Amino acid sequence: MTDLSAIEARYLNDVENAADEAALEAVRLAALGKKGEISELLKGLGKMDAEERREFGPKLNGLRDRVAEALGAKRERLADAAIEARLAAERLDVTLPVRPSPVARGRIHPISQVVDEITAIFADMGFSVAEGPDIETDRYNFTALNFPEGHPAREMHDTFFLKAKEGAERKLLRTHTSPVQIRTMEASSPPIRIVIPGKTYRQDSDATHTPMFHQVEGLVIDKSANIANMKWVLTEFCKAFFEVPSLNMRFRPSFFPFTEPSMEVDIQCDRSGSEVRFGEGTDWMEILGCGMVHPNVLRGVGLDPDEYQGFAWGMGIDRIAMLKYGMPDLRAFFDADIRWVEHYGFRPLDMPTLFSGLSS
Ligand code: 2NL
Repeated sequence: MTDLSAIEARYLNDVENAADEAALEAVRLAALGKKGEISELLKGLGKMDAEERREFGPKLNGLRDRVAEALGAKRERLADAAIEARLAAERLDVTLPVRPSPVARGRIHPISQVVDEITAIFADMGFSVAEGPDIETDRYNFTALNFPEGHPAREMHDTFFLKAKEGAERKLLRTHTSPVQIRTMEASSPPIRIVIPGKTYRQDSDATHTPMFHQVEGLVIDKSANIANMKWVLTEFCKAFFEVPSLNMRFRPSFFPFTEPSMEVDIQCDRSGSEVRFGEGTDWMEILGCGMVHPNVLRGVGLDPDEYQGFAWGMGIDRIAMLKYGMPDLRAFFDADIRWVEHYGFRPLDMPTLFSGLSS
């Protein structure tokens, strides 16, 4: 008969050395599986005579029970160790500070903030926001706005022209947002009250100019829209935007192809301190251009200048954003420097409204 104590020692050793549940299962199969070594020995009992069976029966049963018990005990220890390892791996320090949510970390770019402020002010006066394409045609960007053929603003050094396809009209990047007013006047009928914020492009790049910049224009068309209405709208806008209770404005004669008469507007300010203050002092700062829509522009979109008239204005957003929020360098707007945005940016849920304050 086989040396049972050697078999037992070998299996108990294998059980002890099994590193994981898979290894332990292999030991179980080798010993006690259907074709396992101890199972085979137990099957041999049937072929023994009564005397042999009386001797080996208890020995084999004892062997099977001890190996089975060792397997069970080891399985429990392995399961405990697995749980310990998982607990250690998934340990969570609940005393660590909470990581700020994306809404708390994210910042609104000052340009977006100023656009939101401007549209909130004009929406309160009954204006809608209109938008249009950045890529335009000569007709919408110049001709419909009463720019004569050969006007200097049409020339190569000012406007970005796109490479024209064979036989197709040449396209360009809009140099102002005025094409959107033309499109709106073509697509709807008066009364019209719109503001148009957006990106504009000119071949210009130095300390105070970037080739892409932002403008907001406004347009009112009605039977009786007049210069007094325009002065009121622009004065109310400037007071609301610069958050001052009163403000003197100066309208100087100027020239734009698309308005007649045309004016440039200065606002009262005080530059004696380290920062510019609006609505105080004796200095003036140019802030926007405006005028009564030229009869040629009205005729071009199918409106009869004897029946309808209107006023329009335009201003640069980037510069008034710098003025309002004390940002010294225009180029930083477009550097995508996260530290700059964290410093000058606005919290996404602090939306500008007239009742809660534009820039609280
Ligand atoms: C400025 C001056 C201005 C307009 C823009 C306009 C648009 C149409 C018809 C008439 Cl469709 N006028 N826009 C009018 C006056 C001035 O902008 O200095 N912008 C930065």
